[in-house]
Amino acid sequence: MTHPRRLLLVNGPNLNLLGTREPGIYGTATLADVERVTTDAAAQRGFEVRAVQSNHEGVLLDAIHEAREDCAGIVINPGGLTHTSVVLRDALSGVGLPVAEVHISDVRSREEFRRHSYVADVAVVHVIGEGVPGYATAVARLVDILTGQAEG
Ligand code: CA2
Repeated sequence: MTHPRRLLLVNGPNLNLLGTREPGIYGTATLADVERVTTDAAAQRGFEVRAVQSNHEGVLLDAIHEAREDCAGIVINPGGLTHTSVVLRDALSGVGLPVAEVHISDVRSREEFRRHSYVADVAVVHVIGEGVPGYATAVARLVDILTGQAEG
């Protein structure tokens, strides 16, 4: 199959609350802003984006499995599932697509329990603590890998 020029954007539990609470940690941008930033960054590179956000783990797993059919890579902010979910990690490693892991906040400088990510070692790109613009960084780095332009 030719390389599909589409990315799956996955936002995990509670990220629908962005822009409504905790602006000191997550800023004031909304989930719609996140999806726009990601879509624009992809479009600049000739890729489209299919976006999913859910508070239900199984919905996220199904979207990741379906990405096998028509996506070239996955940009994911797993939310709190980052720190808890072996099944999300297994889904990502199971589909075998390149993954970019994004966190809006700097999870390295918050509570101890946020320092471990079950997703980190199945992702090829990690963007942590850059706020919402970090999604654009993740797209740029993922597309560079997909198109063979990543620095060695
Ligand atoms: O920094 C990130 O992007 C996180 O993935 C966000 C998760 C958190 O559990 C991770 O440790 C780091 C939380 C997403 C919930 O976002 C909210 C936004 C506004 C108000 C309440 C929650």
